[in-house]
Amino acid sequence: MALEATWRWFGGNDPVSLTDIRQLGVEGIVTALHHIPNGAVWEVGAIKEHQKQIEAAGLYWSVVESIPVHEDIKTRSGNYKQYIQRYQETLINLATCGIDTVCYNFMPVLDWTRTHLDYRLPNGVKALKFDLVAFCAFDLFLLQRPKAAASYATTTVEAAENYYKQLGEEQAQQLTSNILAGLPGAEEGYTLNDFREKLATYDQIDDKKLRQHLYAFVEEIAPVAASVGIKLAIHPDDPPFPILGLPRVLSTEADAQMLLAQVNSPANGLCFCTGSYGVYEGNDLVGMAQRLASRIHFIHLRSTKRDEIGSFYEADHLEGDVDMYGVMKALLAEQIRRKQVEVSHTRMPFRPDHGHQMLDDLSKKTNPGYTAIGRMKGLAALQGLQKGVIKSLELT
Ligand code: DNO
Repeated sequence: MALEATWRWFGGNDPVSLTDIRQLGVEGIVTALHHIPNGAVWEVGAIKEHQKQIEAAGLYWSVVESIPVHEDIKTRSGNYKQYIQRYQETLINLATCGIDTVCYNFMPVLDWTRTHLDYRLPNGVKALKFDLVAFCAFDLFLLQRPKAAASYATTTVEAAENYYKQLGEEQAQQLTSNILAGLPGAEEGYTLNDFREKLATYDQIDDKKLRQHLYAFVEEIAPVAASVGIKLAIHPDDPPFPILGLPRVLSTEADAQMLLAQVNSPANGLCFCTGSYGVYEGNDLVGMAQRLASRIHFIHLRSTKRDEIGSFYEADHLEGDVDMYGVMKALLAEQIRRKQVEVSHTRMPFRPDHGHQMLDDLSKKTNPGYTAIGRMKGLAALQGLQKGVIKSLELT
């Protein structure tokens, strides 16, 4: 009756190998063909090759995270029709290989965004952080985006001016690279100039338009997914508020509800990422897990701690602002319902999302957020919580 525990693996270059992962007690692997350029079809042969490696380690490919969505699709310009056709083809090819869950996101230009990758917590571990003042300083003084100041409170702009005055050359470069170079899983990275050009492609695309583009895309891929038995899981915006003047369309429960209603097919579902949705105070995560339950196809469990101005850092998995106990209880209730009622696709895969850099992680080269020990600590905590909740449900 438990949720299926999975682990993200970035492929052959991941410092955490499949044999390492096998020791962690997870069933499934979450991965993608990261070597294939964004917009190209994933051929059956390439999918099978990747799958063979996973199976040789005694694991199985549970979820694709992600098939990236080409910028032309998000802006509905250029070759978007061809890219949608290729996306559909990739879905069919994945289904041919028996893979039935696909995660994606619709964040314009940048995938997830952080300003600091080594924020020290009092106990000595390093965490990822989104510092709004640092981000505002980047926007105003490094990117020099016209009208940037209008996106922030006056007090944040003042704090950013002071922050920038004290920023050394090397730190400024580090901040730029943290934001633009592409964090793990983001398939694109930019220089400042490339990035300015990319931003300009959204000059005429506001919130309403991007929403239309998302809905049009899902209308085009959901029927194909449904016909081959694939469940789509859209990842929310991270962070869940507009950044750099770009529109955001999947940050809140209302956004998720609108998308699900717009394309009302069971294939059109969500990746319930508690870390991303949880940054927005208005998102009631436990209520969301209950209300959105039947359309949750994939789960990322992690917690963040926010402050009053909009900055946040990644907390321990069971600490921070997320009521992980309440979320786990709601997800397990859905898991039980599915096992009783649904005939197919009863799986609810989750992965411990991100982790601190701690112990040996601190002296190793690690993918930011994707450490072995930090994530393993998260997994252990989540599995303990899960077992406890299951036991208590059996008693009631
Ligand atoms: C970050 C990840 C995201 C996620 C994509 C899904 O750690 O959760 O990069 O994979 O947004 O498409």
